[in-house]
Amino acid sequence: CHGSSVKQQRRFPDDFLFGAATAAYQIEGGWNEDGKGENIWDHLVHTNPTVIQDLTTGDVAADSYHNYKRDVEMMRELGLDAYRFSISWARILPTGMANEINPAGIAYYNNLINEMLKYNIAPMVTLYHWDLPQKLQELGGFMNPLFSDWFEDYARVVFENFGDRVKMFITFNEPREICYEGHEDLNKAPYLNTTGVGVYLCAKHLVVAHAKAYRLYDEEFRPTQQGQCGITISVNWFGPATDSEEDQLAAEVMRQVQWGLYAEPIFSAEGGWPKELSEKIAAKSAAQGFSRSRLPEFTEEEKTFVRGTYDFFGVNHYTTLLVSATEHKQVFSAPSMMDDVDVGYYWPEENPSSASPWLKLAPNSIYYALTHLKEKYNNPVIYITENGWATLPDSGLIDDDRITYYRSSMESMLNALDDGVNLKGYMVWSLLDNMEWLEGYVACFGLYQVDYQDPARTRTPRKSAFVYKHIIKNRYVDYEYEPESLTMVID
Ligand code: PNW
Repeated sequence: CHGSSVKQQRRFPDDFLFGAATAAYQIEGGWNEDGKGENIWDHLVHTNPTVIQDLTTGDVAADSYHNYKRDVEMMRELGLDAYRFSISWARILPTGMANEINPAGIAYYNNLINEMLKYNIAPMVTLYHWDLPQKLQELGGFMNPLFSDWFEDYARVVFENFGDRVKMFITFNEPREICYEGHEDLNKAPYLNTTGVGVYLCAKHLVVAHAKAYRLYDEEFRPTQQGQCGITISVNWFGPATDSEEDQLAAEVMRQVQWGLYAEPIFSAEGGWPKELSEKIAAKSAAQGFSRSRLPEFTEEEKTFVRGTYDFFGVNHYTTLLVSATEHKQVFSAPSMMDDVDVGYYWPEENPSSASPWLKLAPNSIYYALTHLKEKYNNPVIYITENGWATLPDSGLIDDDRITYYRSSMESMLNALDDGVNLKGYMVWSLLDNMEWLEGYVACFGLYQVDYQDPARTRTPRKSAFVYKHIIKNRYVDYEYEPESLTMVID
């Protein structure tokens, strides 16, 4: 008899998928090897090098193009159930168009997938994690309505070549970051300042492209391949600064512009744009003398085509922000997306900060986001496809702040599971340190540290890797657990 001194542990289900995530441009390197074409990140870092904080590039990065076997070995050390990685579009289709396939690119992903499957690690494949072939950018990229056809053609090549072994596909990683940060905020490639217009063209063409790829999978590949297809959207929690009606409405509009713009057409019962937001943009556009809303309408046919195109909702979740109708407002030029929404926002002061200023530890943040999605979108299957913490490059292997963050995330997920959220898995960002976009190598997210001074790009586990391994193995969070040493073995 154990008696009451044994604490009841809340556990994760046995079939819950614990994994880790990466993205092609951030880890692969080999930027021009074996026939790979140029993409918008290659182009940005080579033509406009000072936009990267530490003047670096992803030309070599963690060199996973040559080190994929070591990456899979790390997955085995951790005991991962799944690994989420992205395919570099220009590595398999150098010009972006599907008329010319690069066999070396196909071979690279086949090797990676086959190596994972040897050890029962399930691949979760993102088709697009921000690295558009440069040739397609020169044709207008996401702002060209034909984008959705190019993406469908690319998706077909991916499903045809890898779908026999890959059972989880994600069309896009984070539409908001693609559209807003890439076409308005000068925070991502293609680094365009098409403020107040480009962001909305991108949003429409992106969700249609997603729907085309989903329907292609559903109709032509699912019958034989039997997999799942979804989309990953960054869903941070945006709560009202106070209980006032104005702040609650401001928070709702903020949620709509941050992720509802991309989620609503796909996941809502009615389809189409989020209501309050599209009304705001239409009113602002009219007041500014535009003859139509800068947010392009959907036809009824398009609405129906896009609605319901998901098997799961991929959520990238990092933090919580508070939203106010009156306080913390910044002045934005007009027309622009943030001028359209016209709200203030800030990070709660008491929340501890990581090495990246936008990323603070917010207790139960995941719970608020996921229970909200459950109510709003009829309890969809959810995977957390990213969640992670930034440390500084010289902070060493003892990353107790990252451990605190991960334990807090686990607690928050267990709360969500208790409330009936249909959460099926969790991928940490990231398996290893990588090229953090405009932040270069200044912010580290890896369970494994990468030595960039070393041409071999040696990977070394941080303390958090041992803690995550312990959680995966035992399916609960032991707050007392301390690794005996930082020597990693495969169990
Ligand atoms: C993700 N936010 O982006 C990306 O998918 C990764 O490629 C990236 O390396 C990782 O986060 C870490 O930055 C984010 O608004 C975009 O809080 C937006 C947010 C967080 C992460």
